[in-house]
Amino acid sequence: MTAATIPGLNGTDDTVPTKHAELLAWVQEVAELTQPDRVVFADGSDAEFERLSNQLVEAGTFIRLNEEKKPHSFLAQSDPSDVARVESRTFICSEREEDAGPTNNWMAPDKMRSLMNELYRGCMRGRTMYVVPFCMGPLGAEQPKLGVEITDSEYVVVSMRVMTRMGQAALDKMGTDMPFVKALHSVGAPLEPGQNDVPWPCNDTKYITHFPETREIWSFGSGYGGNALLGKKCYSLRIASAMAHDEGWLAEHMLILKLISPEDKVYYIAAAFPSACGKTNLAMIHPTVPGWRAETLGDDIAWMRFGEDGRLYAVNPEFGFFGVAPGTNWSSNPTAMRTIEAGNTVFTNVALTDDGDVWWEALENQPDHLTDWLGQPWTPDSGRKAAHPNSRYCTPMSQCPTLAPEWDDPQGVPISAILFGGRRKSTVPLVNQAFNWQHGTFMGATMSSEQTAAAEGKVGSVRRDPMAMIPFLGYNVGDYLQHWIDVGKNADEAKLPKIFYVNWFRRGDDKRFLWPGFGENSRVLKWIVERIEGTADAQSTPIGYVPSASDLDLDGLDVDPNDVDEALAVNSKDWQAEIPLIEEWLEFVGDKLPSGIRDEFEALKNRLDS
Ligand code: GTP
Ligand code: SPV
Ligand code: MN
Repeated sequence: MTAATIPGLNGTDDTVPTKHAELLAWVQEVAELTQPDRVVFADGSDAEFERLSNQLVEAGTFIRLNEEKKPHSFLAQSDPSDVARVESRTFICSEREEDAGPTNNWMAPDKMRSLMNELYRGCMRGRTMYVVPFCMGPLGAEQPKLGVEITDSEYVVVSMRVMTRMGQAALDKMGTDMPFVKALHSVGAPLEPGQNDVPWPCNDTKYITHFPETREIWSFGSGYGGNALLGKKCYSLRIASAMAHDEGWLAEHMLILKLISPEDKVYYIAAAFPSACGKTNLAMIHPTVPGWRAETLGDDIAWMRFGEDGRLYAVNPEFGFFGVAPGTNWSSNPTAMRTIEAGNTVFTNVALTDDGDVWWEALENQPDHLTDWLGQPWTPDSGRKAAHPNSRYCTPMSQCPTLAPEWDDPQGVPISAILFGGRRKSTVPLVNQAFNWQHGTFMGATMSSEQTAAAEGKVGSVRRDPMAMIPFLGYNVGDYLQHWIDVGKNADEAKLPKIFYVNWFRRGDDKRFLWPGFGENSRVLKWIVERIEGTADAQSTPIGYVPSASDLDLDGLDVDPNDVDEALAVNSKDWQAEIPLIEEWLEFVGDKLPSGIRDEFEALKNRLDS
């Protein structure tokens, strides 16, 4: 097939639903390079979803779940090698290496382009190439953030429909000449004539590449989540962080939560925790403190810019949740369970029950027999996990029972508090308030967390993860930290969100969690609100303002009081031991480390020594 025979690409066929010249030229160029059998523009309609999901069932990629238990929902079990983001294969290809910085993999853009062009050559043979227009954030925004993903994966098309505002409406916004992010994706598994497809095509060679200057994304070899749904981490964090740096706003790995006090006062809170460290759970919290309510605006990504009133406003660019399944259940996260149960959900790498439902570790009603995520028979004593630890549900936000009515408002919501947090067994207290914006930036900059299953790598080893952005920065981390400091310098500090650092994951000597977490985290949120209002007490410690147990509302909490004290403790010996680790990290950041961060580090050391 030649490009000229692709219907409409030469401008003669009105089945091509756009006259956007740059888009058409790009589609033609990619089709010539990748040589698909067909080119289809995705319209985002129900009929298209129906058609593609049926096709995926036939191909063996999707298992249709029991209509009564999970209406209109599907299970995909991936290739066992394609289960998480591949950070070692993720590149920021800025023109200058120093603009990618020490935390990213870098390759010169020309070199990467020629290398990947060879991978892309003929890579869609035997497949359909989908052109998937999408918008990140509300379509009604003054300057909607548009993108087009070209992909040869039906799984990606149906998932993009859940996760983004995808289809004709986004294409219409593009008109004939609106700029858009070009996002090219291939699973890298061409089919020769007569060759049978596999349920989960992918390639051992993987590249997740970003060209920040030209706002392009090139992804090859993986069909999984953050590697393949390019509107998410690739666009809304890596490319958007570079845009935000240029334009004076923030693109962050943060949930957005609306908290309502018993007096009906509303507070919006954004929180950055690394992958699989509790964002979705906090975004959907059911407060246990009487009279407090919570609503959800986003569970993974926040774009924040200053409003005319000088406050920082946050918008969630996404349209669905791509949540961690294991650990989710009716007691830890009933909101997620209700969102999923409403149907229209794509599960990946969870286990299948004998009656066509799904199961994962910690879900109620563990069956005696299952098909595990690898397609093998499983029983409770088989000694293996039934679901992959990074198995996910992909479900529409609109089904969330606690969705805040203002979730689609292009204005966004004014943020009162920013929380940073990681997964630390020791040292880091349950909650700690920064002295000011720059100190809060230092807290974020030196955040640390134990590795989880959300990316390849050794689970459990502690790494520094500034603002939970280390895998998602589209530029130099030093410039990024300076950008955070500048955001504070250019604002009226009184109107800026107050910054806090939380750790739900501290453990006692016997390895149990010291704090019950989940809904009980509302007790910490209540203290945070009272700090904003100036009504709660705290101790001034070397690391920040930390409450005593008596400063928290612990009414009715069924926990050993010693555990709460231990969870809140700031142990100077532990922090002295932390200092060389922070130092090592700041040295790694290198020459571009902002002096403001260095000053905060010196001040911390002085406070610990005195
Ligand atoms: P990504 O989608 O990868 O960005 O993850 P996330 O930050 O949204 O994490 P999520 O809320 O899905 O939580 C990940 C894991 O942490 C799940 O297994 C949860 O059960 C567990 N978790 C979440 N909140 C808490 C908490 O307050 N305490 C404890 N002990 N575990 C928690
Ligand atoms: C994360 O890893 O932070 C996720 C899942 O939210 S993924 O979309 O795969 O990046
Ligand atoms: Mn995430």
